[in-house]
Amino acid sequence: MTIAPTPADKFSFGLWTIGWQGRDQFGDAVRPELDVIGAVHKLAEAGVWGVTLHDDDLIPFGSDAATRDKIISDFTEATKSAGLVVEMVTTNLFSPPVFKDGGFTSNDRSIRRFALRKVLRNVDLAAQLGATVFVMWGGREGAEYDGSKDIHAALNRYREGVDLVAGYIKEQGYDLKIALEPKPNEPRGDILLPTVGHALAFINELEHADIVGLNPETGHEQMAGLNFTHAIAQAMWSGKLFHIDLNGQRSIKFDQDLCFGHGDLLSSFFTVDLIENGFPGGGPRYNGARHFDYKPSRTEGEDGVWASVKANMQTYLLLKERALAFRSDPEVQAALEASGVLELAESTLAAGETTADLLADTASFEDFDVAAAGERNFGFVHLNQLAVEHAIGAR
Ligand code: ASC
Ligand code: MN
Ligand code: MN
Ligand code: MN
Repeated sequence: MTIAPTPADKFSFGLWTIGWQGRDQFGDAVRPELDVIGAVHKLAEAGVWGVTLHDDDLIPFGSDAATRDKIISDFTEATKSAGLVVEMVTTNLFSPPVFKDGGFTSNDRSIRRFALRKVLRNVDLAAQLGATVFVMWGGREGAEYDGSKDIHAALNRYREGVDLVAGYIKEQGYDLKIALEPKPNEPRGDILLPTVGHALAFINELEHADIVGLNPETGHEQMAGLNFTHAIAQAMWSGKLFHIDLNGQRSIKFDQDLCFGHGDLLSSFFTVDLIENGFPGGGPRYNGARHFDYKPSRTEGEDGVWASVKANMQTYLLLKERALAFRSDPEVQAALEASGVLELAESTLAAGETTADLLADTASFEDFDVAAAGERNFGFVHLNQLAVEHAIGAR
């Protein structure tokens, strides 16, 4: 079964994903450099809605002003004629040697100032290209050795940098929000803001927290042994899910960046269910891009690259169809009811009820039948089996 993606699905891809040449720790490039203009048209033909980029994916680091202008104008023309939206822009503060100890949190102050200038220039570019999300992945903001980084000072510098950029966005009146992307490690031994939870706590310390949220990546949470669907759920609960990086990862190991669904398939099913159907008991919804940040495996040639583009979208759409079937199945609805899943949306105290009222309610404690309540069968196994059967198309 195949479902053709359309721009209404809001799928987007980073230039660095299809453009990854397969260079890794142990091996050389296996594919030629990406023809960006050709790729833009191929993405549009595949039903993709948007494209994203790091500044240096498009404009080689160190290009002179005339070269830069020409590349930007050719790219703008290509995306317009292909009908692709540039929905997100991000900054490469990790490849050039100057960023070996980070950008915003490098121990070297002159490098921090250079990093800020690179990001501010890229904010202008993002606005010019019409992007509405500005991602910050601090891949080099971290350390290998605990004695080499003053974490208190580093978090101060990180906050200084993010607030400066957010303040600039506001001053310029750009329609742009910042989305921080957590990752626990790689390329640094340990990276600052390692998980969604750390990043949420960091955002609470910002002056311009209102325009700063998150861009969680499936595999990055899973590299920390965490539940990605729960991570985006908490970001949504906090009103901070500004963007998403979908991909696949198989357990706690190096960042695999597999196609979406090629890691933990059942977890992917529940990710799609949450994005497409929302919380069972209601709550904030995510309406942003369905962005894939993956790497076409190094074993693949050009055909494999485009097969992987299709695979990401196909798996997403199939899971969306499966998740809709799951939610509308009367047996599932009965199972959700029996499991108390919907009951959780009811507040624990009644409207207007006080702590004193609770203390006076003997039914809640003195007369509560603890033994009987302890015997409740929640039926979660049955509910999960229904999910599995829907996910694999057995229902
Ligand atoms: C990003 C982002 C990542 C990294 C990585 C670069 O902007 O979201 O996960 O850069 O893809 O290879
Ligand atoms: Mn990754
Ligand atoms: Mn990412
Ligand atoms: Mn990545």
